[in-house]
Amino acid sequence: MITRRDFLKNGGGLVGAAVLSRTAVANVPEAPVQTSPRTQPPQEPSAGRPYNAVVTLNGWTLPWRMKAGWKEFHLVAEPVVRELAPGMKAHLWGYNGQSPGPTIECVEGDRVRIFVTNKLPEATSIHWHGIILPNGMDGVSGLTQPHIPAGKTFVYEFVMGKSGTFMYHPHADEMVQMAMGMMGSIVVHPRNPRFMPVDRDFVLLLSAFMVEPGAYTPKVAEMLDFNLWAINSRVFPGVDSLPVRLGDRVRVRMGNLSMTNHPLHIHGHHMEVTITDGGWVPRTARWPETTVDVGVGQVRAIEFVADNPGDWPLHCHKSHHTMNAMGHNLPTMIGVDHRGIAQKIMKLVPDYMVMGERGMGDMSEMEMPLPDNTLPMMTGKGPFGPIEMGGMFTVIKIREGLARNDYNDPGWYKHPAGTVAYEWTGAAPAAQRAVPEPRTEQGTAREYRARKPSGHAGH
Ligand SMILES: [Cu+2]
Repeated sequence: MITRRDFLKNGGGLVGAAVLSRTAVANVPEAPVQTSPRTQPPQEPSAGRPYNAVVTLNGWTLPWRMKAGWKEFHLVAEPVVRELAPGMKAHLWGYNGQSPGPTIECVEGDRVRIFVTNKLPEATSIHWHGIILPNGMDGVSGLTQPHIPAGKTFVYEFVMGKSGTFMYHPHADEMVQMAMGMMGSIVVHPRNPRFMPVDRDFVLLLSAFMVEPGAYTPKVAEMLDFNLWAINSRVFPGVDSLPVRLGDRVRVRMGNLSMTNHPLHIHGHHMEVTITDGGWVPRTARWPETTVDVGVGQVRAIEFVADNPGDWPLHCHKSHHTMNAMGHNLPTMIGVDHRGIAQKIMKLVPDYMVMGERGMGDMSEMEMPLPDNTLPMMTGKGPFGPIEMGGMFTVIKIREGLARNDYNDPGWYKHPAGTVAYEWTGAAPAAQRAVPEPRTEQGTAREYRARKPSGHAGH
């Protein structure tokens, strides 16, 4: 006969459902709900092993209870209304009142029991992405467990064997449920709180939605053409900033459950990847970066020392991912002379606006009529004017003298005198061309004209 102790020893710390007494699951813990889109302060552990709590941007950590040595959580999969940014709400599916669901925080070696109640109109399951666990706890409906039918509660029990950053998401009707916003982050803290410590530890989950202008529900069959690129189901200027005290060592954990990769770029600092969803990166294997590609289904945690005060962007470097709802079929109008044409069109279409002949930056200031519940393409006002950004964009605000646990927005950076780019008001010399313009034998400028293919047909 194998005792429970032998099982734990032989299983390398894994606990299977078979050895657990059903009577342990006498009652289901409460399922707290959060509906505010504001960043909630770090939730220090009230029981169990100590750790340095994380801050989920525009999100929160799921409270738990201890029961006979088990950390018990209760996730409720349900339809939610999420404000993506002021001016736009989306009808999503999520957990405990929000998309993404709350962050699950625990400690290496913790035995966790996670109750999952399904309040969706269809079956679901939860896969614990990156966690090493017994096969039957992996959450792949049909393969490792029956689906969780609508209205039912299932229980997952396993040991969080390894510290790091992981994710959770359904493995049932995955395309639909993830396009609707069902996902969340898992942070497993090291058993020793002094292992790789940081002063501020942020959690960001990257996702994308296709919501037609004026609509509320994402288009779930969309494969490529998303129009809202989100950090924790918020888009700039709805994404909170990251307040950081000058000199802090900062970690930003970024998971990607969208359909494409996101090269996340940081200004004013060099950073290193210290954790992937496979675990810690040894110090000797790290190299300095300013942009880290977070691939689909990957987690990258970056760290840097915030030694440069100011307001520093942290954003996806795909320029279309720092835009909000827009038509991607806009013609390029740069250099096109509209004079004369606009007046003629306006006789037929009184609202017609000439757009983009000098670039599109002006569009962030235009008061264009938009359908209800639709965000402008690029917004956000800074101290010097429009920021012309949207989507996966936020600002790390590094300030001297912030209190250790102060996560309030410190406002805009006040630049010391003489440290801001300024206008040159003297005479500007003519540009000197290093290479003379090419000339033909006849001495006239040569110009090639090629007929470019139009449209994407025939690729
Ligand atoms: Cu991106």
